[in-house]
Amino acid sequence: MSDFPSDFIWGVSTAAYQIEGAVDDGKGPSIWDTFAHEPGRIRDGTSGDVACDHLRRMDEDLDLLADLGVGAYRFSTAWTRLFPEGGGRLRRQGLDLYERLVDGLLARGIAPWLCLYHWDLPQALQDRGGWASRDTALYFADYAAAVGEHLGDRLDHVLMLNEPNVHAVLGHLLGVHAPGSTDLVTFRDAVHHLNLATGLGLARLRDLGGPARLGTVLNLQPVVPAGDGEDDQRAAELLDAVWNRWVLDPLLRGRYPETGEALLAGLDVDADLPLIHQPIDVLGVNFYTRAQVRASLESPVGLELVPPSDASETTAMGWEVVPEALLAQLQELKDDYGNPPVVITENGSAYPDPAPSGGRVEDPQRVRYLARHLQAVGQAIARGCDVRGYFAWTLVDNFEWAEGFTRRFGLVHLDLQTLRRTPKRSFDAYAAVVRGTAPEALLEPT
Ligand code: GCO
Repeated sequence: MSDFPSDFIWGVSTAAYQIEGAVDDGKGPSIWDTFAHEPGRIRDGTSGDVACDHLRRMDEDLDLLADLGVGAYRFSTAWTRLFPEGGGRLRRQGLDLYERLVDGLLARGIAPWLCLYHWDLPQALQDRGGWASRDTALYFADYAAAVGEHLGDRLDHVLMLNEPNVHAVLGHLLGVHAPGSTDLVTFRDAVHHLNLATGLGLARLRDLGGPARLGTVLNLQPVVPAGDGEDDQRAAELLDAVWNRWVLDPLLRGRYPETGEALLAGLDVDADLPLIHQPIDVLGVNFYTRAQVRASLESPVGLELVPPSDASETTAMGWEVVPEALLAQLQELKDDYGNPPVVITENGSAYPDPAPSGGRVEDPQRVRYLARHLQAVGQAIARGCDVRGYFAWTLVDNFEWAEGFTRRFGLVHLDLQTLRRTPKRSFDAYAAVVRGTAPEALLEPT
């Protein structure tokens, strides 16, 4: 891919609860341990109890990363392995696990990008209010500082939270993710306290000093009205505000957007905004698709998502394949937010893969999705967007939250019975891109 600078960062991303397995007898329960064991919550009745058994197969998975040739690996730490109850004394056995992971990466010449929080809040903190409580942001800052003190000297980047907006909406408003809340005030407070946690964590790590660069990870997507009417336009502006700007604007602009202000009424945010508005070295952007929305009198928030049309190309998640929306999103960050240093910290696709054959899995749709989105990133760079890296989601098929193992995003296939890993053709395609040997024809949209 000729559009990328020679120092462009190529990586892969994963998340603790989705891959690790619950080994390590001293790990405290997280809200995902609780949620996944509640009947009916997960499509196939699975959980993260085994997942990819990554902690016991760590060397094998690190070797897969080395085979890919990536220069960086974004993983998350499970808060409850270090602090089973969320705070108190740091648990040495948990720290040892992540030291082994970090040292294994460094031994393979792969830069560790550590994400402190990927949705697995300690259940003990949830029992005390979770993200609806301001105290959780303070506990997060202490957790962040502890990780920085013990691992910071070996980390390339530390990212605060993964997708606070998605976590707030799916887990605290729609209730389809942990902790399963469906309350508008809980959702609003959770968004704000997740923003506060982001700022407090950044400040604590900045104060600690150390070599690691700091940032956080947002899921950003353009929101378009389904119809031409004013009501749909207003619905799109509201969802755009709540999904994108409620996390983007406090961090980058130090204020909440005007749209949606009524929902924030009653929450005293002014004193917190300077705490949230912290400098970052990188903005992680997770991109998958765009949202289409229309006004709805039936919906408690006055809007509803509109599924892609039958003519649209979609992935197994039902998400429209729109690489042009990624280009538009990156262009907006350049034009409207001062062109911050951006890394695509997640981009990938789920498709119903065939069984492995001859040591590989044929996944042409995922190769095409990858190619089209890398083309969009290349176009954004050519337009002057400050995009410095791309992390594929994800290494191995893993626990896809409420979808369980029914949706496969991996560059590597996971046999759910044997846990055998089998690279897919998209693994080979990405490895070729990373090495700069990808024939244009391979990655040209067919
Ligand atoms: C997210 C999460 C990942 C998902 C991936 C596919 O963006 O939702 O960061 O944990 O597994 O995005 O949905």
